[in-house]
Amino acid sequence: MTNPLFQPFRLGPHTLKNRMVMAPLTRSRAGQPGNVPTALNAEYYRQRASAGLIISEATQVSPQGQGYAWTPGIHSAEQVAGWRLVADAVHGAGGLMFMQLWHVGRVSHPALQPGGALPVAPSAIAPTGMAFIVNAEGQGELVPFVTPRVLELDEIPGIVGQYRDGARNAMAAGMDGVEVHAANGYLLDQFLNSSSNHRRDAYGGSPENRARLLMEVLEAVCGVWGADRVGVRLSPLGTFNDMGDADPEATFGYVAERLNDFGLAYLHVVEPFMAGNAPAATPDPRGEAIMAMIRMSFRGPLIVCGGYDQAKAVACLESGRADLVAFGRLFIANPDLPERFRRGAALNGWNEATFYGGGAEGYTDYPSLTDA
Ligand code: 8OZ
Repeated sequence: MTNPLFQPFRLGPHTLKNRMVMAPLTRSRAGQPGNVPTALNAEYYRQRASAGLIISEATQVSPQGQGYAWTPGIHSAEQVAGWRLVADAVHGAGGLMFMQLWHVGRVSHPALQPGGALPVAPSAIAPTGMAFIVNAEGQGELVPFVTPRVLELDEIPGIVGQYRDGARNAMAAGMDGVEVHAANGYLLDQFLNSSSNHRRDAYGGSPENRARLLMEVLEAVCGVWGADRVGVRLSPLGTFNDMGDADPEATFGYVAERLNDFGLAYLHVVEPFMAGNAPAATPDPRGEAIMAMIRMSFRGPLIVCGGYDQAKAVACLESGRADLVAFGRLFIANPDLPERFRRGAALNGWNEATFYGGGAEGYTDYPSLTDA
């Protein structure tokens, strides 16, 4: 039996050497000051270049788009140069890499905003939960979210422009494509979901209106890259960062259908049974139906992500549930995950304590089989 995980896959102009995607993973290890990728970050990604496709950690398109301490950006010349180190390292090791473009919207805090400003959002509704900031002593600290400032209608083109600039900078850095982050409760997801979007203008109300900003962002980003090098990530039924929608079938059904207009490289969906970075204790019973609906509606490559192991991933591809499977925590702990799967080798376990922040420990020191 041939293992479908190791079949090549055409993704726009690219040929992936296998169907294993390294999921976007926030690691909070960008160089300071300036949130600039470093040689250490380049080494981390280089080690994982045997993935069919690497999707970068979420990367803010502007200072306003930042919501966590020490996450990298793609809005300064230094950051473009830093990401160039990463892209060159990945390409040197035979890998392909898309950059995930990110604006967190309300999932931020004045401590992270230019001039101590309020974070921006579709509506003045604070998420419940805590922001991860850098305090006056330079340490990471959790503080409650604040009520964000409503984006005025005339500010929307500037938001679209931030993504367009990020897309251009990702190209200047030598990436192979970009993924628009419209999942997990960040700005574009805040517009999509009815719980966080109470607007009465053209960007609120109907699914069409709530999806308008995402569509404008995709139009702009596809204008830079060509649609076949642009992916988008969604998290239907997601509850992370206090998300919720009154009628997710209607909202995400509309979005999945509209995405066909672009001819995107792919749609990347966070499995509805995930809650943050781990499977939910009580998964939403509507999850399977919404995944089937998305698979039917969207007529392009589909990536799924969320708690997959090899057996589940193989079953997923064989059943036609998706075309590619992304792995997060397994890729954190196993830089050579494809080779380990191929050999049926033992897997390294992950250490959650070193997921976010710090240096090489728990980042570039997980061994490959060839290190033994
Ligand atoms: C975990 C911690 C910080 C950020 C996401 C970018 O959920 C994230 C993220 C996840 O998409």
